Amino acid sequence: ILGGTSALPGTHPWIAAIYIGKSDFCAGTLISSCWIISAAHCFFRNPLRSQIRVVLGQHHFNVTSPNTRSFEVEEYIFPKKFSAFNPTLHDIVLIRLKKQDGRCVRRTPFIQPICLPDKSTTFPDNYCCTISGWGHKHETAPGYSSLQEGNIRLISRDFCKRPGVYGNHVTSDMLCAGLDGCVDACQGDSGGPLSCARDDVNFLYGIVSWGEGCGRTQKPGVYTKVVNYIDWINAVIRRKPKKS
Ligand code: 4AZ
Repeated sequence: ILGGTSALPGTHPWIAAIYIGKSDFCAGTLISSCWIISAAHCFFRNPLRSQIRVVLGQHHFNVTSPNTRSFEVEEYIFPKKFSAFNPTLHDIVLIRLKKQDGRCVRRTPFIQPICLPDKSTTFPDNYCCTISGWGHKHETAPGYSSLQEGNIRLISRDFCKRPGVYGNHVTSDMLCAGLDGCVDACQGDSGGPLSCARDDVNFLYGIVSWGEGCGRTQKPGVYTKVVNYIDWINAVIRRKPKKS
């Protein structure tokens, strides 16, 4: 996160750190006891499930603490329309955690799911929402640290589709946020939450997906529009397990 501040431990209890293979990293969001949502483009090379580790309750990047829990992955599922040839379209993936002693996540003050919006939920242009993550703090500065958070405003589709902004690269399945370029998601924040609150309830409204650089003027962050995928999400997570 560029332009953010260190979060107080426990203020984003749904954020997941996802370690993929030797050196890839993405974030994700806990939506129920066994399911995490992340960005499909983090998984488009089809990493082996055994090479993926999901850590919840984490504050410092790559640091375990009494509050962290680590999970293996049972499966990950792309929407039918996702294609590795165009990984920023339909950039959403569902990850099912492996159970440990008959359950996945045990809720703690540091590990809690976020609410999914329903299909008709909309937050208006200019609404102030929150991003969080362990990604880069500048476009050219690698290095992760404590979880960062920042507030950004939703941007109108008309603005985001202007030729000098992103033109037709922005589809109706995407949201743009972060007009002023002061706070933005950056490399390593992919897959993490854009959360918007109403009446003190946080909803997963977007998934960090892409953008040209980080914090550039007229180049906001682009997020997967979660409300467009609610039927698919519910169909997958309510699916009865196959008999084996
Ligand atoms: C990335 O490389 C990335 N400024 C994520 C978000 C943004 C840019 C890059 C948005 O994962």
